[in-house]
Amino acid sequence: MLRIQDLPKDKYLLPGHTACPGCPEALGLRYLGMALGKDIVLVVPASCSSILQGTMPGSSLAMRVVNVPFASAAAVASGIANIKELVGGNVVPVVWAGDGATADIGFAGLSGSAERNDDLIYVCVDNEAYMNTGIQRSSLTPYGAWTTTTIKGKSEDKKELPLIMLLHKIPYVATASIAFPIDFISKLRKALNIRGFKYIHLHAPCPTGWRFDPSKTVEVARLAVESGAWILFEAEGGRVRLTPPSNTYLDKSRRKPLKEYLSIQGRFRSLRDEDVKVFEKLVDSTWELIIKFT
Ligand SMILES: Cc1ncc(C[n+]2csc(CCOP(=O)(O)OP(=O)(O)O)c2C)c(N)n1
Ligand code: SF4
Ligand SMILES: [Mg+2]
Repeated sequence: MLRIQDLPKDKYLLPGHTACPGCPEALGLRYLGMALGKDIVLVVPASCSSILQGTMPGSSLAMRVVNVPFASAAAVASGIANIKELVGGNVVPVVWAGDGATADIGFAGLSGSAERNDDLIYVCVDNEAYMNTGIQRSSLTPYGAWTTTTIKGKSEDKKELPLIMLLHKIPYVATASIAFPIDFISKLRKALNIRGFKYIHLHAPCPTGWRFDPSKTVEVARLAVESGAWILFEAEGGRVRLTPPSNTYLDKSRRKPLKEYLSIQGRFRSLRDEDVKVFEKLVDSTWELIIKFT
C-alpha cells in the first residue's frame, strides 16, 4: 500500500501558477506529477489547465506539454503513443482534459482512440461544467445544478461516462477524486503498467463554478464520495471493483446525507426538497448500474 511519505518530493506544478485559489485542477496536476513523474508528455485541450500554465515563455508546468485544440486531444496522444518506440526514451502520453472536452466536444476522438486501444492514459478532470469560458453546462453537469446556461438548474442527469468507457472494452477504467490522492496516484501507477487504453475519471469540485469557499475544495470532494454522489471504482477486463471508501457505501445507511453535500454548494441553492429526492433517485440509479458490472 502506497504511503504519503513514499511519494516523490519533486514538483511538477510550480508556485505562481494562475489558477484560482482552491483549484482542483491544480491539485490534480500535482498528484499526476507525483504519480508518473518526468516521463509524462501531457496533452491538454483548451481548459482551465491551459490557463493555469501561465503565458509563454514561462510555464508553471515542469513537464513536457502539448496544448491542442479540443477535438484533437486523444488523436494527438494516440500519435505520440504510436511513435514513442521510434523516438526512444521514456514517454508516457497522458491526456489531461476537462469534462466538456471529454464528454462533449472531444468525445468522437476519445471513443476512436479507445476503440483502437491506443497505449495511453486519458484523465478526464471533471469539474462538471465549462469553467474556463464562464461556467456553461456540459453533459457531465449534474441534475439541478445552476450554471450560466442552466439558470433554473439543469434538468438532465449527468452522463455515465466512466461506464460508457467501460463498454469500449478497454483494459482499465477507474474513477478517482481529488480528496483521495493516494487512491488516484495508485490508480495512475496501475494504469502505467497496463498496455492499451486507460481511462481515469477524476472528480474535481471547483469553488468558482460550484459556488463554495476556496478553502473547502477537498471537503466538498470528500463529501461527494461520503454521500454516495461520486463513486470510486476501478475495472479491469470489464469487471468493476468498488474501491475504498466507496466499497463501504454500498450500504446506504453508512453514507452521509446527500443534502449535506448539496447544501454546501451555492450552485444547488434553489433546489427544493422534491428536487433533492429526484437527485437521490438518480444517484441510486447510478449505483445500481455500477453494481451490475461488479
Ligand atoms: C472548438 C472550440 N470551441 C470552444 C472553445 C472555447 N473554450 C475554451 S476552454 C472551454 C471550456 C472547456 O471546458 P472543460 O473541458 O470542461 O474544461 P474546464 O474549463 O472546465 O477546465 C471552451 C468552451 C475552444 N477553445 N475551441
Ligand atoms: S474556474 Fe475552477 S477549475 Fe478553473 S481555474 Fe478556477 S478553480 Fe480551477
Ligand atoms: Mg470542466
